[in-house]
This record gives sequence, structure tokens and C-alpha cells, in this order.
Amino acid sequence: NFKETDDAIHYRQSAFSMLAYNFGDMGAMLKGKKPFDAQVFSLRAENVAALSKLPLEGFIAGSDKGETGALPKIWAEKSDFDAKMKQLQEDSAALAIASKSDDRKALKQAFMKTAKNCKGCHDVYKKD
Ligand code: ASC
Repeated sequence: NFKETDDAIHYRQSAFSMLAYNFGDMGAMLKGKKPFDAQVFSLRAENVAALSKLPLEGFIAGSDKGETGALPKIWAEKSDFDAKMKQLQEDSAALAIASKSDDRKALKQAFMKTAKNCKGCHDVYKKD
């Protein structure tokens, strides 16, 4: 368990930072900003599927204080927040599976479905 709420905040922010790095690289490949590399894409997708399991643990009670992007609404509507995080986990697991196939259209769809979780949750629970 975390010793201080700051440790919990650092933990979840670290996970989000790694998520953004890995997810952003996939986005760059799909948008043609860099060459598509199926092997790298798949590694990124596996990383995102694993990383998506981490942040929730850092949203402990009392860690709604301080200068973070997390809105208090997270703790007021914790079960909805938890469900949204679980949806990200499911969709990114499906994306990791899709990344093993040559069906680029299905891959793009799985990516877009996963991306919707990021934005959908940020719109409600993150300061801009
Ligand atoms: C990213 C990133 C997000 C999401 C979001 C998708 O690469 O950092 O927060 O994608 O923009 O809609």
C-alpha cells in the first residue's frame, strides 16, 4: 500500500504518462505521421493493455487533494469512474489481440474504440 497520498498520485500519473507515450505512438502510425511497423505497434498495444490496469489503484481516498488533473468528481462518482477504467482495459485487451492480425481495418477500429475511452473519461473527470 502507498505510504503517502503523494505516492498514489505519482503512481497513477506515471502510469498515465507511459500510457500516453505508447498510445500516442500507435496514433502516429495510424495517422501516417510515421511508418507503420506491425511489430512495434503490437508491442505498444500490449503495453497499453498492461498499463491500463495500473492507474485505478492510485485513485485512493484522500488523493483528490493538490494540484493534479483529477477532478473531485472521480471520488464522488467512483463506481462510474471504475467502470470507465474497466472498459479501457477491455478495449485495449481487444486492441492487443487485433494488433496480431493483418486486418488493418479491424485494427484501426479497435484503436478508435480504445481512444474513445481516453477522451470520454478526460471530458468528464479531468481538468483541461
Ligand atoms: C492520446 C492521448 C490521449 C488520447 C486521446 C484520444 O494519444 O494522449 O489522451 O490519445 O487524445 O482521444
